[in-house]
Amino acid sequence: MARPIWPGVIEAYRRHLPVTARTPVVTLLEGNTPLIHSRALSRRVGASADVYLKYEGLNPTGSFKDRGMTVAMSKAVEAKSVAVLCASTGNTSASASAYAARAGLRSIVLIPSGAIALGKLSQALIHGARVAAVEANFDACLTLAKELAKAHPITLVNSINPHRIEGQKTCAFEICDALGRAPDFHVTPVGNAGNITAQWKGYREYYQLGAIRRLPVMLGFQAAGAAPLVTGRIVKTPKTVATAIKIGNPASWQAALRARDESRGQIAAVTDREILAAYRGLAEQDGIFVEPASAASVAGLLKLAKAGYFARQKPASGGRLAIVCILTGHGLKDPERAIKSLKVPKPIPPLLSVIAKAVGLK
Ligand code: AN7
Repeated sequence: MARPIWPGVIEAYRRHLPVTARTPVVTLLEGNTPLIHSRALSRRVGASADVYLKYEGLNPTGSFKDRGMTVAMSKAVEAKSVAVLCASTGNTSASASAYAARAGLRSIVLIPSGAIALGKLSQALIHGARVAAVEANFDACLTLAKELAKAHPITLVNSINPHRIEGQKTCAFEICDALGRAPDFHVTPVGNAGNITAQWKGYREYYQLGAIRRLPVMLGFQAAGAAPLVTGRIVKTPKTVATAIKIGNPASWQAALRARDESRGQIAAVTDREILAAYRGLAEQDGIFVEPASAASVAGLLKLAKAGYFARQKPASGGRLAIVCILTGHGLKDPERAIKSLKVPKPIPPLLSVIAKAVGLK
């Protein structure tokens, strides 16, 4: 058997995870995603800041969910479960169905009908999940999924499953391992709030082990039309173009607020307009294609930078500020969104002169 250069997050961080020698490891060699320096964003934040992009869209199913799913699925197999279940705005279902296929488990997913990106739906279907397109929003789907999991012998793999959080904390480990320290600021989109909870747990554990000497400030961003953690109120009918984070009643509500408060950070809102501007900017200036929800972190970064937030901060090490933005999912998940805001070229005849003119060559 070939020995992979990267063994996946369970083998890479085994001693930090709830696995034993008897746990069958279900992996697609997730993790080890690149931490990419952005000159364009560093310039825009100004002064002495380095902005890095943690491109989680490069995980096997195209989102950060794979980090949690490898642990949740391995533990489900260890517990002799034969089926897994989740409610999802798309990425969790894509990841769960892929890992379930690999583990030989049945997967069942509840999705809000008509409200998830096509790429994600195609993933769940091609991996053989039983997909229920429910005429309700994500929050209602999650409530129903919890009920189903109570009534049937199936393992719920939403982020209320603690193994998901355990796996997802490895994102923080990788960032610290790459930088040689924790970043000064960790910027992340927030939907159901499992990820910010997991990332903060990862930093805290590295801190307790002495692997890092300081903790980052956690900055979370929700879409303005789906920002219950900002307003302090459940949003009954969340609205945003960022369908992945169209969530009105986050499962990890309290844990997210703890991450915010313990780190002296904030959870704030960004408008769809700001999200789409960041989405375009990442593609045009950094060469990185993300899905709209992922651009919420960069939209938030730019909003805070504009307000002078980072100019007031002193880098701990006396050097430059290190800011990491999590880019949670790949842009190819939702090509319809990209096309929507752009001009699709009309067919033209195969004539050099016509082509040259069409592409702006003289
Ligand atoms: C690209 O797939 O909730 O705050 O059901 O797909 O941990 O929920 C997805 C969430 C950010 C928010 N970016 O993370 C689901 C789901 C992307 C996402 C989030 C999601 P959490």
